[in-house]
Amino acid sequence: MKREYALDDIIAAISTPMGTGGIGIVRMSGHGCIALADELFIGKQPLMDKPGHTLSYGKITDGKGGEIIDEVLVSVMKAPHTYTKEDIVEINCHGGTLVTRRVLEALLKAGARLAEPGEFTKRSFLNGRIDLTQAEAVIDLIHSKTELSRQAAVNQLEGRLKQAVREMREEILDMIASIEAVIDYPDYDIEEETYATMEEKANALHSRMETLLAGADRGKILREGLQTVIVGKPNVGKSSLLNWLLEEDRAIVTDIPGTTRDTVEEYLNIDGFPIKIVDTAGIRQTGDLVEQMGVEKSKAYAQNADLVILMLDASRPLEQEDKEILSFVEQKKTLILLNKTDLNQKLSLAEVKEYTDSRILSLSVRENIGFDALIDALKAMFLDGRPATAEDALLGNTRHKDALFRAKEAMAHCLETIANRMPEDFISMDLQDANRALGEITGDTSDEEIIDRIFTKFCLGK
Ligand SMILES: Nc1nc2c(ncn2[C@@H]2O[C@H](COP(=O)(O)OP(=O)(O)OP(=O)(O)O)[C@@H](O)[C@H]2O)c(=O)[nH]1
Ligand SMILES: [Mg+2]
Repeated sequence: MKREYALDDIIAAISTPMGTGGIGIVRMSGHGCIALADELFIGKQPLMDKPGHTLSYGKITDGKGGEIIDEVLVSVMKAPHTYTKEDIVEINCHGGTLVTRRVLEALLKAGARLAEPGEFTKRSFLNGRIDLTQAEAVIDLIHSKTELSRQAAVNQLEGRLKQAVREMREEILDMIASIEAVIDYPDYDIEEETYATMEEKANALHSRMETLLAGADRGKILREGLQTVIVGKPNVGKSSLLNWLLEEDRAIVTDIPGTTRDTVEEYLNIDGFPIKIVDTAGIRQTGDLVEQMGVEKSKAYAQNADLVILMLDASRPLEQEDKEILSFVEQKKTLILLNKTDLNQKLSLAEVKEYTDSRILSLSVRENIGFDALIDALKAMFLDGRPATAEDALLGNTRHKDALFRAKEAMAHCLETIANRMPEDFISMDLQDANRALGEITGDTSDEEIIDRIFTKFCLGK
């Protein structure tokens, strides 16, 4: 892989969030950054003379002999046992936008370069301390919203995905090597026995990839939350349900059908299960252009949901619109709610059952009846009630999933090639495709553009 990144300069950035706080940290990485800090630092002892991983008290100026900016504590970390594998200096100053900015400016004036978002982590990757999956885990960890997604990110940061991918790649490379050995002796025909062992190995790899991919959807749910979309015809109480779950008046509720025009998205945390809940415009035929657009959006959201909550109004008989929505979500994992049971019942549970195999709950949002049963049902539907496992967390990222999918396709093709007893170099080509796709996950075979795109998702100073 070609790497043309500059790694020989000193990068600097403010690593703490902008705004007022107790402490602000300005961070530098790169060969020579300790000497650079010494130019601005006034303390008992030059930082250069300090051992690695120590903290020094002193003052920071805006240049040699210049004005004192702040009283600081400076951490000096010496290569290679640092975040970037390079020398790192972190200046802990008093929090506040102005102080950290002035310290950063002083460092830039003294010769450091402003770091790009994620550049510290990128250096860690380029210097071989972590692979791409671990770099991505750093972003996930920063953005994790629940305990479950945090655990998933930590597993990835520990290198579990990297390990799994490396194991598969090694097996593939072994297979390629043994094939190449046969190719080198052209007088030898590949033997039936060789085909059989190849087939066995390829099969094992293929099914391992399949298992990992099956866990991918679960991993995504762990990281991003279960995408739950509330649909139904107008006025059944969808927005009321959203407010009920959030315990706040988030969406507008009126008795006028067609109140919600656009989707409303919120994030719920039910006993540690992350759930992203979306309230949508009631689905019906309408001449109103804006409402029609909302209806289209509702349908699109329902199509992409992990879980659809279909709401029906128990105080009205089942109408054509309800039936259409029921058939529209037939293929989706669905929970059906029969709302407004406090009113005169025109629609029974038994009647709804005729149209669906999905689970049905009766409730009244207005009278606050059925809340606990609903929460229990949501929890049971999260990962189908099965506890999250380390395997699930391995593959939560779309980029990883896509690459693994291509690796699996290549393995499937390889199995076909073997079954047809094709010449060995064809088998080798399939294996190389699989190997390349797997290497993209860890960053061993990715091109620069993809790597850059990953790091731009980072915040400044990380
Ligand atoms: N009696 C009764 N009324 C309810 C219940 N839940 C909601 N409502 C009422 O039903 C009406 C419609 O509620 P919304 O939550 O706005 O309904 P919606 O499905 O979001 O409607 P659209 O946004 O138009 O699609 C409001 O007047 C609510 O107060 C319930 O359990 N019982
Ligand atoms: Mg609504």
